[in-house]
Amino acid sequence: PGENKSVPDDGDDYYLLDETSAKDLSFVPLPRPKGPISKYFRTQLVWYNIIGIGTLHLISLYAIIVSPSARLGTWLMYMWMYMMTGLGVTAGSHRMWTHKSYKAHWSYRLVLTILNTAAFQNHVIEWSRDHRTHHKFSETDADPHNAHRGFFFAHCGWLMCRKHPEVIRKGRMIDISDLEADPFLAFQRKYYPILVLLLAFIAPTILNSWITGDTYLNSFLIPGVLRYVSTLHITWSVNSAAHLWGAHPYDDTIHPAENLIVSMGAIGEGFHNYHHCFPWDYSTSEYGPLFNGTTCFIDIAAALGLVWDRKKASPAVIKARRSRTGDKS
Ligand code: ST9
Ligand code: ZN
Ligand code: ZN
Repeated sequence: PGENKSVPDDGDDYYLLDETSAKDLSFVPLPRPKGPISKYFRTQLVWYNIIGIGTLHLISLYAIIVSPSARLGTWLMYMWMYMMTGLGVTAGSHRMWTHKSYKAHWSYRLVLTILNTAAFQNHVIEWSRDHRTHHKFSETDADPHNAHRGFFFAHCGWLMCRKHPEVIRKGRMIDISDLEADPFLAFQRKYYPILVLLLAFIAPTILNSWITGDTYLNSFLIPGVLRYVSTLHITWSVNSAAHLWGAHPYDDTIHPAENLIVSMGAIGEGFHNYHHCFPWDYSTSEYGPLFNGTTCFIDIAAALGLVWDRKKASPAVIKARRSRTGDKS
């Protein structure tokens, strides 16, 4: 019970819990209404998030101003932290936990939990529940970052206001029992604020200063805050830019698009038209590791025996989908 019964050859990989009883694990069909936000809904701003996100950006601006004084090693640490925390999101909360596109050894899951915590993008259970809700109810009122509400809302505005009631109502029908049963994720959720403080900010500050000999201030500002804000923007761009701009070779009836620029920054996560068609594909794109840093990382882990059961859409299924719904690009 609670497990997906099958992997469809394309389309969705989640099933809704019966609306009348979350305990009743029978599955119901998946209505997918499209359309703009209901005219009866009023946006309610959440000021502490607006101030928090605003302050982070002011500190980042200050980091850019003082950045010429930073050592080369500090920039290398910035890049290392960007990649590692990015993989905690792409290989971790996205491909492994949300989409269950591959299976992994507990040691790999532990490392990815640590990297994911250092990424500070909400704990995995919340991140994945929102992301499953996004896939299931894409671009409707029930989509947490519905791109019909404009670039800014899809990018980061959704984190600055209360969720549409439909997000919560329909989101509660999404099965997350697999995530709640994971002991690493339960631990991460329980101690999230303190773990984030330690792993996202204190650890990079101390480590960088120790390794490179740079000041604590530069170490906090560049591999800490600036790296955090950079990874946030590139992640947010998947919801904004990659839902607005790019080709639709797999499905021209949906907005998610193939956006190469986003893909480059997001370690292979910008092939978003493909991803919305085949969300269970571990490569989140038609292509293999050459064009996709996260796929490369997962493949290396598989070669080491830490990862197995990678799901991939077959060329025949992709071709059929392209000719059925693609834009012929
Ligand atoms: C951040 C996350 O930035 C970014 C995620 C982006 C995802 C992109 C994915 C793209 C693909 C992957 C690409 C990766 C690329 C990476 C590249 C890296 C180099 N279903 O939430 P509340 C319930 S985080 C079911 O408070 P409000 C909830 O359980 C940044 N239920 O809603 C609760 O119930 P209860 C740091 C749901 O009050 C109740 O509703 N974080 C769902 O409207 C209230 O929940 C932040 O900045 C659901 N989907 O507040 C802000 N949703 O009471 C963090 C909610 O029973 N968030 N519920 O427990 C918040 O402060 C708030 O959520 C809020 C909304 C203010 C936004
Ligand atoms: Zn999307
Ligand atoms: Zn996804």
